[in-house]
Order: sequence, then structure tokens, then C-alpha cells
Amino acid sequence: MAETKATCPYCGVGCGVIIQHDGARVIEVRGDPAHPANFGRLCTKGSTLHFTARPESRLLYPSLRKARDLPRSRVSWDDALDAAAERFASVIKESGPDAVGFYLSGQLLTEDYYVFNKLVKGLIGTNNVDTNSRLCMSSAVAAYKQTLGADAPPCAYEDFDHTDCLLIAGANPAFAHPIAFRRIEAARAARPGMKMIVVDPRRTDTAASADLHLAILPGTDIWLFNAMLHVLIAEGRVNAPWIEAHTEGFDALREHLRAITPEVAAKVCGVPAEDILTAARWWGEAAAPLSLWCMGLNQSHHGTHNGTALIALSLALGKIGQPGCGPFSLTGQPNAMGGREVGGLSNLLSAHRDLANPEHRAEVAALWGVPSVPEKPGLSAIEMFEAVRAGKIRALWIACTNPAHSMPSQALIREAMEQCEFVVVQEAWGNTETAKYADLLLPARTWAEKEGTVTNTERRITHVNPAITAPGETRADWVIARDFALRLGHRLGHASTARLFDYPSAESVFQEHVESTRGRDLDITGLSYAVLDEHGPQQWPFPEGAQTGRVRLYADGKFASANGKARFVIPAEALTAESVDEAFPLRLTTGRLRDQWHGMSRTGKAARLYSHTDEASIDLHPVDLQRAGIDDGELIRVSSRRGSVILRARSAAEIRSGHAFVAMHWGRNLLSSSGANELTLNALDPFSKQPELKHAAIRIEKVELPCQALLMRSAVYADAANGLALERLAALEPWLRRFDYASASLAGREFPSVVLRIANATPIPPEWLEELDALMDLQGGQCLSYADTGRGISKRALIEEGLLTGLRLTGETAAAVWLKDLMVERSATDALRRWILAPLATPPVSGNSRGRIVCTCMNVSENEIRTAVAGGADFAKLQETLKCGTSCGSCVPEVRRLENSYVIALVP
Ligand SMILES: Nc1nc2c(c(=O)[nH]1)N[C@H]1C(S)=C(S)[C@@H](COP(=O)(O)OP(=O)(O)OC[C@H]3O[C@@H](n4cnc5c(=O)[nH]c(N)nc54)[C@H](O)[C@@H]3O)O[C@H]1N2
Ligand SMILES: Nc1nc2c(c(=O)[nH]1)N[C@H]1C(S)=C(S)[C@@H](COP(=O)(O)OP(=O)(O)OC[C@H]3O[C@@H](n4cnc5c(=O)[nH]c(N)nc54)[C@H](O)[C@@H]3O)O[C@H]1N2
Ligand code: SF4
Ligand SMILES: [Mo]
Repeated sequence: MAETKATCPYCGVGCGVIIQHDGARVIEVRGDPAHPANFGRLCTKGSTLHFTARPESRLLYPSLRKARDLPRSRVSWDDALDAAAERFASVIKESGPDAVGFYLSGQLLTEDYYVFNKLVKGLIGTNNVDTNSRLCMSSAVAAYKQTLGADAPPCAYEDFDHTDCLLIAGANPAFAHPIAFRRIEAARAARPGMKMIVVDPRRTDTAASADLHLAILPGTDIWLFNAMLHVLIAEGRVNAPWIEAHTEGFDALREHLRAITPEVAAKVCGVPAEDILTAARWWGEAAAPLSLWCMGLNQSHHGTHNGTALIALSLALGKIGQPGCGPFSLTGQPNAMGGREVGGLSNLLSAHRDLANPEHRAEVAALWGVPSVPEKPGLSAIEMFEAVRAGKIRALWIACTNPAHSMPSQALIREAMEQCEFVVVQEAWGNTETAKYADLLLPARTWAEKEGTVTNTERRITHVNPAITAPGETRADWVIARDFALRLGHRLGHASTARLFDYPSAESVFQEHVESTRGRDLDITGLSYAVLDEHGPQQWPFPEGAQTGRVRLYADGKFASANGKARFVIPAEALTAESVDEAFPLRLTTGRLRDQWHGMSRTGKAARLYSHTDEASIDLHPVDLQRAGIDDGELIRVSSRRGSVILRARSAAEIRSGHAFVAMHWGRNLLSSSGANELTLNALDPFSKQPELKHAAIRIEKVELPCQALLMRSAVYADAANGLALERLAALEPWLRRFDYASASLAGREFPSVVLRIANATPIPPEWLEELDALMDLQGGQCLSYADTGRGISKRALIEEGLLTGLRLTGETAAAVWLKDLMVERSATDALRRWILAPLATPPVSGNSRGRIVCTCMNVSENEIRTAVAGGADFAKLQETLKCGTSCGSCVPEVRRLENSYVIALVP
């Protein structure tokens, strides 16, 4: 077995991993003890990467639709890229370069981005290249630029160890940046005086572990930060000499804040004025105050000002660039930072240069050896899809992102994709929602198969290595971009294309990127693959001659603006773009679950990652459910002005009354609807163009879906179990939208089961059930079966080797919970056999349902933890007896929360 170093391809913490493999298959992963992001730790998602690196549903060869109404068929790479070049060239010749668009991803490697960016801006001559970072980091980018002069997060993870007051706003790192949160937990344990404040409308596991949780009303962060600054000024805690020497705009902001007292803000934010005062004092008194933020601030129609208002709290104290201090934006995707470095947004240029600046444009043109780069800003993500819908963009190239799931207002996105003349999708897996719209589908290499670099949240660059031979005809993303560029340049008559795209290796691309940073704030001219391999991952800047990268920025009070000063910005105190009213009285927010990643194309393949949450749901306060006459677990209709979906209602004490939460992960691959983004809206921040994915007004209604069914299937033998479950899961996808509600998932661990839940207003046609039985191998005489046609009930159970391995319940699903446990736990069926098809809600013999699994590594359920807590166990005892929270630690915040069961105050 060989070992190869890479990084985890999920979140922006950027943990180092060691891939254990045999050259063809990934066998195991473990944390890289030498990597400075994680020192060997991995969370639930990172530690299960080997379960997701599987062949099922992988794209292996290019396929092309020869005409609109024909299915795609397999083609060679030459034919695929020629067809693409032909179509793009003809659109460019007929309608100009702005009639094509490229929509990329913060999950590409820096080298991939670099080549795409040069292709679009340098060769085609349009700035219509944007990424999903527009949905993610672009407000933080704009906020850093407006205040500090450049898009450079000034802090580092080691600041967690030095801060006295950590203010986490609009982020849930316990779920979304788990290894960073492990470091925060360790810092708090080492320094018990350290304060942690969390600003989040929901009582997340992050919030539940804070010293102070400000459960503000959605969209009111600016009011809170302004009131905190008001207090700092009123109590004389601001650093006037430092402000005078290193900033501008403070006096105007002070004037602006005069009326924003904690009492005023308290009314708007819906939290007590005393709590705002406490937060301000803790922050003001701290020798080293540090803020962290993520999507709760960025995904807002005033996301930029959310950021600038938070950054102002650090600037007012002059607490930036020193250990434990500063405004630290968390990067979502693994290489969103790399994308920002190469200028991978439609308004940016390479190495933090600005499109609007003629000198910068000339520099980039000279570097690339092209006459000019276009001046006109390109379209941002949402604008691009609007232009596609309007027919202004005629050919669209999508790489490494799944907009038919992740963009707001899905109805609009579907319309755009359906009517676009030519859609290219460059993907690793073939079963994404977006892949269905591809006229040309190109198979990309992915994690464990490709080489390049990534930059994490703390500006640290890691060299990522390929471990295994890439499957089928897959190619690296930058190679696809290069080979397309060569063909397109030829057709557009650019004589120099071969020289511009003369990249023999990923390293040659990196070298050119390095050169583009010379003299810039992110100068990395001291770095190469060799340096990274020899000395390990490095933070930027790392100029030629440097021995190490810079841990923190702006220690000297010199900022990246033209006059070297930081700026205070007067924020617009807006609220949410859409307010609630009689028709849509509830406030929806959306976000992440602990164990799933975005559209689940990868995490959705590891059965154990469903054990924490196995079905999409809408979380509502118990009081709101009661008022609407809805039971916990009932299916309900959820509607906004954009669309309507059916979801399972979940009673959730962590949410305020009047509010709701839907996780962003479930889409049409696993659910009968597009989930959260059917409901969201595309209100944009004026500076960052980031859409307000976090807030929408909704209503809920009861629905009558009396015809319910449950199908489950697992395998007897381990070797085939995983592959079979994944194949069956993929086969169910086309079925999901036949029903009013349907949801597919996996369950179990070494022997995954596939699970399909169905609910319909009208009886499910018997011939459909037969087809589903056939899909699940549940036909034939070896099944136990029961039918009562008059009452619409039919049931089937398959018992193999004394284990329940197949189940279909139709019309009467009361026993679903314990039968699911029976299958997943692989318990012997001997004593239960005669009860399996009986209408029993609880198991006839001893044993409670295990319920959801809290500790994924050690397989410990919520019920087991609750029982132990009721018996007097504290956290240490739980760890000792049940072993929960003793491996990756991702469940520690939740186990602690279960230990101190809480009740959130009701706010009507
Ligand atoms: N498990 C997991 N981890 C991930 C990802 C994943 O898909 N799964 N994705 C990665 C990516 S790309 C990103 S961008 C990050 C996102 O990381 P986070 O931003 O931490 O995660 P979210 O759950 O999107 O949102 C954070 C919180 O914002 C809160 N919020 C909503 N509205 C407001 C508001 O008006 N004000 C405030 N203060 N808070 C509000 C929500 O209640 C939510 O708890 O996660 C990364 N890590
Ligand atoms: N409602 C709501 N919507 C949201 C958000 C939210 O909080 N709420 N968050 C937004 C944010 S912050 C983000 S970042 C986006 C994320 O949204 P997306 O970018 O759509 O998320 P992913 O599912 O990660 O898409 C990445 C795709 O790339 C594929 N892939 C994996 N590796 C490779 C590779 O090496 N090459 C190529 N070519 N493809 C590969 C994967 O299979 C996957 O389909 O979602 C946004 N949408
Ligand atoms: S925290 Fe988890 S998801 Fe994020 S990089 Fe580390 S292992 Fe991967
Ligand atoms: Mo993101």
C-alpha cells in the first residue's frame, strides 16, 4: 500500500490528508500529522473520503448531444473538444465574445482556475467568467477591499490560541468548519478566561457552546455591530491615536452611529440591550479580540456592509495584525481563496488586480502576451444565468459546480438552462442535477486523481498530489481548459494561442501564476512545488528570498489601499430583502448540516454520513407547529413567492418562533423537489453581487398525502453491499418526481441499505410498485408478503441468512422505524419473523429504536446518549462508557448540548 499527501476536498479549513491506496483504489484516509491546518485531525466528512471515492456514477468518457431532442452519446475527446470549439467560435463570431459565459467553482485547483481565466479574459476577450464563490465569499472580498484595501484575510488559525474574545457572527463552525472548531475548543480549554460570543438567529451547536449567544433577528447584524461600536465610543474604548494614524472615515461613522444605542438596536435585533452591552464590553476589554464570519453575513443583500461593520470593530480598537486579533472571514470551499488569487471573478484580475484599473489591465495583458484584456466587467453568477435566460449568453460552460441545485430561484435557473443553445458541463460525477442539462458532458478527474495547489482560509498554500490512476478517459480540469483553448484560438484566428497555452504540466501553470504575483500584496515568488514539498504548506505572502510566509498581515498599520490607510465605511442599515407579511409569515433561513457537502454528489455516497440526518426537513419551533396543527414528522407544503416544495416538518427547539430552517443539501437527486433553492430569492448585494441565500419569506400548510410507502434494501455480503446500494440509489432517482413526495437515502455502515420514502395524495399504481420491487430485487417467492387490497395495504419482506435485507411497506408504514433499525443493525430476525408484516409501531420484543446517530465514528445514537445522561453520566463518563466524541470530535458540541439539555426562550 502506498501513501500520498493531499488535502481534504471539502471545506476551507484545508486539512492535510494522507491517502492510502494501491495505485488504483483509495483504501483509507487519515489526517496528515505534519499539516499545519489540522495536525492529523479530520472531521466526519474528511475521515470518510475513501467511501466516496467510488466508481458508481463516475463520468468516464465525454458525451455529446448531436441535436436538442436527442440523448447524448459517447464521443472521443477530439470530437468533444472540436464540437465545443466550433459552437463557441460560431457564437463569438456571430454575437461577440460577451455572448459566451463560464461558470466555475471554488473547488477547482488554482492551476485549473488560472487556465480558465486566461482562456476567457485573455483569449476570448470577455470577462464573463464567474464562480460559485459569488454565492459564497464575494461579500467578504468586497468588505476586505473596501476597508483594508485588498482581499487578504489578515489572521491565522493560531490566533485562536491567543484571543481573549472570539466573536463568531453568521457562522456555524461546529458543523461547517469542524477542525477549526476543534482548535477553538482546545484554545478555550487552555485559557478558561477566553470569551466566546456567537451571533446567529438559530441556537446552533456553535451558539449553544458560547458564553453569550445573541439570537438576533435575521438580517439585523449591522445594527448589532453598530450598537457595539456606539458603546465602544461612548465608553472611551476606541484607540484614537491609532485611528488617526492608520485610518480614514472614522468621524463620519461616529456621527452616523450617534443614535444607534444598544436600546435602539435591541428593538431591531430582537435581543436584550444588556446583551449587546455585554458583547461590546467583552470585545472592548479584550487584549486580543478576534472575529470570525461566514455565510450568515455574506449571503445577504447587504453582505458587504455586514462585513465592513464587523471589520470596523477591529479597526476602532486598532486590533489587527497582532496575535489573537482581527477580522477573520472563513472560506467555505477548499480553494475559494485560490480563485480569488488568480482573479477568478468577473470583476477581478490576476493577483488581486482590478479590472477597473487601466494599469492593472496592461500588466495582465503583458504577462499573458495578449494585446489587451477587456475593460467591461463581466456578469456575476446570477446576472449570467439571467442573461442566459434572456438569450444574451448563447453558450455556457459550467465546471465543478452544480447550479441546478445551488443557485437561488431554481425555477429561473431551470428556464435558463433549458433554453440555452449550448451547455457544456465539466463534472466528475454524471448524476448531478446540472449534468442533465448538458449538451456536452466532459469527464473530469477529481480528488485523489489530480495535481495542483489550494489555498485555505488562513492563506496557506498546499501542493496536492494525485494518488491513483484516474479512471476511464477522465482529464484534469486545467488540461480540458487548455485543450479547448488551443482549438478555439485556432478557430478565432489567434496566431499566438499555442504559445499562450503552452503548459506541459500543472507545475508550469503554477510557475506562471507565481510570476503574476510579483510585487503584489500576495507575492509568492518564493514558492514552487519543490519548496512546498520540502518545507510543507506555506502562507502568503512569500516573496523571493523569504524563509517563511507571513502569519498575519498589516502588523505595521500599513494597509493595501492607495494611501496605506484602512477605511471605515458607513453601512446601510438594511434588513432582509423580503419581509414577512400575512401571505408569507415565516422567515426561512438555509445552511449546512454537519455530515453533508452541498449537493451531496460525494458525501451522499457514504451511508454513514446519513446517520446524523437521513432526510430533508424543515425545522420549525414547536409552538409554530402546534399553531398550524402540524405534528412533528408530518409532511407539509412550504411555499415562497418563487415556488413550493413538500418537506418533513421537524420540531426544533433551536429555532425561534416565527422562523424556519432548511438545509441546502437535498435536491432533485434525492428528493421529489429542488428543496431549499426552490424557495430562495436572488436579491443581490450592490457591491458584491452576492445573492441573499439566507433569507426568504415562506408559509407552511398541511397536505393530505395518505398513501405512503417505504422501500428498503440491503445486501447479505459486505463485498457487494456498497456497490449495490449505490447502484440502486442511482436507479431510484428518475422515480422521485413521480410522487407528491419522495426521498431517497442510504442507511447503515459496512452494509449500506438504500431507503425510499414515498407519500402520495392518490393511491400508488400497483404496476409502479411492481417496477420498484423489480428495481430492488424484491419480487418472487422468497419474500414474505401480505396484502389487503381493500385497504390499499401491501407488504413484502425479504429475509436472507436470518437477516432482514429487503422491505416494502405500502399503505401501512407504522413499523418503519423499528424495521429500519432491524435491517440497519443486522439483528437476527428469528424471534421477530412473525411480527415483521404486522401493523406494530414498536418492536414486539425488547429493545428501543436507536434513533439518529450522533457520533458517526463510534456509532453512538442520540437515544443512547440521552439514556446515559438520564442515568447521571457527565461528558467524561459518556466518553468513557459510550466512546462518543473520542475519535474525530465532530459530535463533541452536540454531545455536550445533550448533556446540558436546554430550552431556548420563546420570542413571539
Ligand atoms: N458540513 C459542511 N461544511 C461545509 C459546507 C457544507 O456543505 N457542509 N460547505 C462549505 C462552504 S462552501 C461554506 S460557504 C461554509 C458555510 O459555513 P457557515 O456560514 O458557517 O454555514 P451556514 O450553515 O451556511 O450558515 C451559518 C449560519 O448563518 C446563520 N444565519 C442565517 N441568517 C443569519 C443572519 O442574518 N445573521 C447571522 N449572524 N447569522 C445568520 C444560520 O442560522 C447558520 O447557522 O461551509 C463550508 N463547510
Ligand atoms: N439555499 C442555499 N443555497 C446555497 C448556499 C446556502 O447556504 N443556501 N450556499 C452557497 C454556497 S456558499 C456555495 S459554495 C454553493 C455550492 O454549490 P455547488 O458548487 O453547486 O456545490 P457542489 O455540490 O459542491 O458542486 C461541486 C460539483 O463539482 C463536482 N466535482 C467534484 N470534484 C470535481 C473536480 O475535480 N472537477 C470537476 N469538474 N467537478 C468536480 C461535484 O461532483 C459537484 O457536483 O452553494 C450555494 N447555494
Ligand atoms: S474540517 Fe473536515 S471538511 Fe473541512 S477540510 Fe478538515 S476534514 Fe475536510
Ligand atoms: Mo460556499
